[in-house]
Amino acid sequence: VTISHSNNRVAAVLPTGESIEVLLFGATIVSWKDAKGVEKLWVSEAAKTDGSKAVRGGVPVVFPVFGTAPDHAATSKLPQHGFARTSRWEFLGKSTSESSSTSGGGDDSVKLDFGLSPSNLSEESRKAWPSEFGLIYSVTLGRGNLSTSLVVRNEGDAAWEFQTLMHTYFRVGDIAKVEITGLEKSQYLDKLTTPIPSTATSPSSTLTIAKATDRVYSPAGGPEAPVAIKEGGNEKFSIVRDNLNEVVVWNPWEAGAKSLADFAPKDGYKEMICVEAGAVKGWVKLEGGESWEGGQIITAL
Ligand code: TA6
Repeated sequence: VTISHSNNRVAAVLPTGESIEVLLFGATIVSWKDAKGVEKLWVSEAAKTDGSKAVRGGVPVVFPVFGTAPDHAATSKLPQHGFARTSRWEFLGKSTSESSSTSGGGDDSVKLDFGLSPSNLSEESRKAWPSEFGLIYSVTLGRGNLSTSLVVRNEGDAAWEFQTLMHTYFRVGDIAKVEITGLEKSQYLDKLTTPIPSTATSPSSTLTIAKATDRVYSPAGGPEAPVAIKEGGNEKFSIVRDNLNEVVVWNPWEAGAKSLADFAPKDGYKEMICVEAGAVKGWVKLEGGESWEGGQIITAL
């Protein structure tokens, strides 16, 4: 494994050619390439990577609130999706592993750890959410897979609660050929119907995307049931979750893409789909000193 660490990003390449790049800003994965150098994530050509706003693409980390929560006092002053994706994380180091099966071909996975604590936050974020916390975000690149997991720790005495989500922008060839499977029996909230219904709807078939889509699914099969992104009938990605009970599916479509200044090219909505693993329904409560972990394993097929 080769690791390079500038003061803004960490990159890792496996001996077999797979690679990732992670910005310290937001600990945002901005590139994941397979052994042939094919990019798996979508990043807008107008994405800001200078820290001026959350990266439009890759895998932004949403914490401690998903969306905005005006009626949740403790997080009501936070910006949309919280402060994790717009804070500067620390690179804590890397570890590699070589499974016994490799014929001495060198490392077949590398884990990069990133940390965030109150000392990394802007004054504004601290004021908006003064809780004592610690985050360790691990990004593991394997042969044909990428996993991300977050440890959340309450470093204070008082209990507090949070939501978290990994806002993954998957790259696809043509959204018209995409189906998402594994959600057929799942209830979902459609965030585009106003008012957002309190009751959820149960879809009957695999999900295809032909218009603006913004849905919060609670997959019936539980976190271990894989959600897959197919294109032209072939599985491109499979996502398995750990302790993240919801899956958000989002595509801004044409008007949405036009309305987002940092979304480029404007027809880029045809080449991306967000399938986001998260704990976003209700709140995870941590007593003082308690920790929580959740994550996702994405297999690129
Ligand atoms: O992906 C779900 C979602 O909450 C959508 O409602 C949309 O707002 C998207 O996140 C992007 O949010 P952002 O703050 O990154 O523009």
